[in-house]
Amino acid sequence: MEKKTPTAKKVVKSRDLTSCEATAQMLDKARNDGVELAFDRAVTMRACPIGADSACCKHCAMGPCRLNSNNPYDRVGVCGATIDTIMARNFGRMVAAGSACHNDHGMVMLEVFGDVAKGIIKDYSIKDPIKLKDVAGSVGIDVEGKSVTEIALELYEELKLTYTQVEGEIPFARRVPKATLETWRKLGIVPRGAMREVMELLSRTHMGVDQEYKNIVKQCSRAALADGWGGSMVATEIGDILFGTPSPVQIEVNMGVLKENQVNIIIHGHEPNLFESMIGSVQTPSLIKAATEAGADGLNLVGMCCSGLEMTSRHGIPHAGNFSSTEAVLVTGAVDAMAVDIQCIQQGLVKVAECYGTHLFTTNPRCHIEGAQHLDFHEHDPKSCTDEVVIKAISRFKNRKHPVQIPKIVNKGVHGFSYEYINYMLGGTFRASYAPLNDNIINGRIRGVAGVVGCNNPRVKQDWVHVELVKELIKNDVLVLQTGCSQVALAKAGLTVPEAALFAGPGLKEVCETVGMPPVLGLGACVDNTRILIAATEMVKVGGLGDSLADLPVAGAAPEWMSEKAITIGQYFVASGVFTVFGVTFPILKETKFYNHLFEELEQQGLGKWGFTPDPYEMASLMIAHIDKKRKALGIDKARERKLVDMATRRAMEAA
Ligand code: SF4
Ligand code: MSK
Repeated sequence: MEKKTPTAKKVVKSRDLTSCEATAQMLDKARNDGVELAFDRAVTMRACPIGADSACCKHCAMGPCRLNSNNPYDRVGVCGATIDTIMARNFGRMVAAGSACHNDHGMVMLEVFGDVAKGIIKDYSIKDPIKLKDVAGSVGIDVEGKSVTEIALELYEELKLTYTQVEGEIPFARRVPKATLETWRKLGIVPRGAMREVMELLSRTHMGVDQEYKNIVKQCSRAALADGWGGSMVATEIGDILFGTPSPVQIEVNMGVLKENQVNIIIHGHEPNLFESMIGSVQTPSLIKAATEAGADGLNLVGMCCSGLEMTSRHGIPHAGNFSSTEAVLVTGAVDAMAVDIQCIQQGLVKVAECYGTHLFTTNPRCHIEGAQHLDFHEHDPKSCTDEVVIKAISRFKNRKHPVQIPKIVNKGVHGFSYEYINYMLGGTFRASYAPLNDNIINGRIRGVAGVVGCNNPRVKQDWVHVELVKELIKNDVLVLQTGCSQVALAKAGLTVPEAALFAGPGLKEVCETVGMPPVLGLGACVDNTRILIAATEMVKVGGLGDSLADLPVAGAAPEWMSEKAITIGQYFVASGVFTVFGVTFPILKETKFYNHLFEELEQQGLGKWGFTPDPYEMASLMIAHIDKKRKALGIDKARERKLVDMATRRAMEAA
């Protein structure tokens, strides 16, 4: 597919590679220090054009076969596979990997929850029993008269089916709006259990199995839904039950959160378990004393990427930056230790950490990196790992050999907008509800809702596409929900504060000012995209905006995506009924049957559809046009004046 990636010049100015000033400063410093970061590797490593179009197959030893010609239909692979089969199988393998990754994460979270409920794990506890009851109720567990432990044990057994069930529907299918679920049943894409769906997708994309692209896409949807409404949703809900459901908190973002005179420890990855234990370690009096004795003013715990966002949302822990800044932050020389767990951990960190004398620890048994120090983290004895990280960080502080240069940039923002808090924020404690949101969409003050999520990718200018897209959307009265590295980009751009309402269109501005909320709501990590699914479900339930998720005036985007997980997220949003636009590049050839299927036909089946453009302004136009199309179908395309409800009418409404 035609795409606009930066041209492969040997040296590109740092500010053309990132719009994050702190990262640009560190990229300049790294170049002066002779240290290579991903930004420069992306310039010298030209993306393979055949792979970028998904026009090659290496699924067997008769190949690899390349179907890169002006007419991809003028040839087939050695086995006879067509371009549509090859692209669908490649796409399916990405979905399988992404779904496996999220489900693996969610399954570990569930195991920890089970061991907490059984009393085997003692360092964590159930922090949000109200959410426990809500989640249990949502999957049909009768909570009346039962203790927290009894409910937790029942919920654990029920949610295990998310992964292990071989027949039937996953537990959270009960949460899906009826009309959407009926569409899935008709198409045969309701997930049974994640292990079965991922296994079947891998099997069907093997050489000589499923060779009908539409049939492969069905299994892609099933495996992706087993992530969004399965593994990822379990991870979010269990995270809230164990560690607390987020509510808005003011936090500081950017590299300026590092402190020259403190022991700086960064946690980077996706599982909150490591980070939660680390909070305990940096509050341990003996370790604080050791830091003081080493000459430090204290221990400074900071997050990055998605586990950082979970801690930001739940505890207000400062956040140093998103994916493309994870190497750059080490160039400050101020990071005494970085501990990582799983997902989005670049192997390049090892070399950069080595150059600046930072301790880089892998902590998860399923993510070791050659050259990094490995400290096994076990939830049954978490502090033995996290205390050790602190001890090593203190010793590095004491013996700092590298000059410290911290970009003095700190942005403030409000984050932690869980589905539950949005409910409360809009309706108040007395009548918590999404009805005010629906009302404001119906009356036209809010044009629609957009989920803008996903990664950074050093093949495009860091943060720029995220920020420009979101600015366009809010200017056009579209309320933006965010997760992942995209949320951090907007936080650094200063748009996650209530005052950012100034940049919104008049309708959205009025709503934001009335409620006191920013026009850009940060919901958490990339697994927390499930909060967007639940919020959208509630919009359907409240009424007035159609019967299925596909009826809603909503759209999604991952403007700077890079990971297979992102493709899976895109596919579960599409299968849930959402028009989803990706930037950077898309692994597909235009003018093929497979392209037409993903970008048009899925919508005709009652699902959502894919879109692609690397240009943020075009992306905003596509999303707004889709939102307007849905408004028209709902008959709410003309903004209505606010009708003030008098007391008599209100009483009549309440009596009804
Ligand atoms: Fe080539 Fe077919 Fe083997 Fe793929 S599966 S490498 S298209 S022969
Ligand atoms: S960390 S998946 S780069 S959002 Fe979730 Fe960021 Fe994308 Fe990783």
